[in-house]
Amino acid sequence: WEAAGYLPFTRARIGSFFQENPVLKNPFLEDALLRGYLKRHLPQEGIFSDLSAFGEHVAKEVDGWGRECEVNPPRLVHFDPWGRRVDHIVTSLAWKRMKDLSAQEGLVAIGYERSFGEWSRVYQMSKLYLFSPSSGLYTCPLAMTDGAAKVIQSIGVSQPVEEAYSRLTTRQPERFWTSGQWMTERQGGSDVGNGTETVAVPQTDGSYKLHGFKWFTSATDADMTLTLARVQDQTGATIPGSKGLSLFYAEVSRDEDGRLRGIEVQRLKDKLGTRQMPTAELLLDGLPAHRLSVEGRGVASIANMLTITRIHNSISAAAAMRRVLQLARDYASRRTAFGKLLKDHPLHMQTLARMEVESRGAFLLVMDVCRLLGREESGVATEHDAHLLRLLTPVVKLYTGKQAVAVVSEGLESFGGQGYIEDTGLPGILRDAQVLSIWEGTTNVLSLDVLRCVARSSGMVLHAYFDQSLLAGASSVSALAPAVKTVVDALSELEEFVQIAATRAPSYLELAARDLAYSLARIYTGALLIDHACWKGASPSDTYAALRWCEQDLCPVAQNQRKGHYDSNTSLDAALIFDQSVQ
Ligand code: UCC
Ligand code: FAD
Repeated sequence: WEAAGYLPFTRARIGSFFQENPVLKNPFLEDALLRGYLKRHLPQEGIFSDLSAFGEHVAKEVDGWGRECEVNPPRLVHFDPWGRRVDHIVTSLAWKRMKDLSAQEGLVAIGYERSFGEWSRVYQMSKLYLFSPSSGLYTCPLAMTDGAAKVIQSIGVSQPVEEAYSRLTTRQPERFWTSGQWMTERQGGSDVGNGTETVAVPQTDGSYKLHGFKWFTSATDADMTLTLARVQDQTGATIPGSKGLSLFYAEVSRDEDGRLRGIEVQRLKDKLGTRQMPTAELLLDGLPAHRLSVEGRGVASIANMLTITRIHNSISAAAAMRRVLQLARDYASRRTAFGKLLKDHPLHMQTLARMEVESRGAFLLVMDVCRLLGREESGVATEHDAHLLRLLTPVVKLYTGKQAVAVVSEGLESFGGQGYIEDTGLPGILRDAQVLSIWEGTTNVLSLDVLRCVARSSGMVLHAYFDQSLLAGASSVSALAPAVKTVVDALSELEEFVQIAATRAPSYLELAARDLAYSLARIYTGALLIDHACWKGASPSDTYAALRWCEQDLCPVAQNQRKGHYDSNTSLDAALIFDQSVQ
């Protein structure tokens, strides 16, 4: 062998084995659940052919642009060569292509054209679901753009935002605008009411100039933004807290010298993930703006934007899980260990199956919220639908955000060491998943929103929630009986919790908030999986997924209540965390 020159690993020889890489195939054709869901609810040939063609484009070309956005991240040029301040955010060609593609494919427009009536949002979000993991985070500006269009539409499309609305919702790339959502300041991103220092100084023509500092502004290359500020009275005084906040519309434009009007870009954030997209700190130094809300109704008026961006966030979370699974199962058919392909190792398949169950649950939960949104926007929502949409929006955002991190992390491990290697593109999926539970409301803050929304509606939302119509079809399917029983039992545990909690102090409920939100997510998702498995076109895998989902503790809030975890743990928790004593 040596004489014949066959000895491997000598001199320049690096061995003859090279692992085949996982291949991204058409994400629409690869997704049985998505296709099944659409076949069930929206069996339009036009939609199937559009999603199939788009999926092919995503796999063959767009995914490469997404990688380019990651490899060639945005940078900030503060000064031109002659020392003039320009604050130019330089983005890659791929990022610009994403903008054109988004307009052409109607990724925002579909939601406003409403060509498919109450199912238009499901169609739009299905498309975004295919796009998201390959989009180089362009789904972030699209989410905010969609949210801004929704706010404008709900306030009334008139001057000065008529033109903006038409640009946000157009399919023409040369007219298409994206929007920012500038809410967070240094003192607070969750507690916006107390954290906002930005003031709005009234101008004689009825417009305003904004002065303040926005601490996180994503996709800062946007054409416009919605933001919050406090209107100054003639003495310069403002009203503190949430009641002092109003909603403003501002365009991001440049003067004759090329300087941003009323904005200085302080710096770009150096982030764990989402590096494809610029996130800046902005000094607002007299930014021209128009007030869109009644004075003091800023938070309530931007709430529509929060609803939309939180749904987009959940779509991205479900899509990240789906993408890592598609790649992992492809890899399992290419990688051999201990003499057989990974797909022939039952323990590896069990690991992927657990991820699959989470991913299916997330998909059905978020699609159901999109369905409800579509019903509300088409004017066909019942009171029950409206309550459910309000309740489930924070629930789906907080639950899928957490699932995405866990599933994607497990997914990376399924590639072994290669899952940790940057130029495979895999680590970026995990980095980008981590933000999904932070921005647009953290898990705890959204859990408290769930609580408030229950309290504000005098329990109406929970009555809506307890409606068990989703389980109606399941009585005839005996294979699903164990899952149905678990969901019904969990629902009565939840009802019992609610009855007990109603008699307790607010601090009790606050401690239960996260577990309550998780319980709502798990029980409702269980019911959705069962409902989908009852559909006549469902597969045995749909039944198996429902059974597996329902094997987990569906109602952790009842468990922890029984353990007394919400009674008096506050001081014990603090003592545990800050423990300094050594015996
Ligand atoms: O993070 C951001 C952008 C990231 C980039 C975009 C990513 C998009 C996804 C991409 C996927 C790849 S922008 C920053 C986002 N910031 C947040 O989400 C803030 C989190 N904090 C909260 O949500 C808090 O709960 C606050 C700010 C809403 C709490 O403020 P207040 O002032 O204490 O609010 P209140 O008192 O709870 O509510 C004031 C009013 C009430 O109405 P009225 O006065 O009529 O009773 C509420 O019912 O606002 C109403 N309201 C809502 N209505 C509050 N929240 C909502 C809601 N979610 N839906 C409907
Ligand atoms: P804090 O509010 O300080 O929260 C810290 C911790 O305290 C969290 O764990 C939180 O859950 C917890 N906490 C807070 N209040 C409570 C409570 N009452 N009870 C229990 N726990 C609580 N913002 C924008 O406005 N526009 C943007 O474009 C934007 N882009 C972003 C991009 C990135 C990459 C990131 C990371 C953030 C971005 N943000 C943006 C900001 C984001 O919305 C906030 O960071 C987020 O809302 C949390 O606010 P905070 O950072 O002030 O955290």
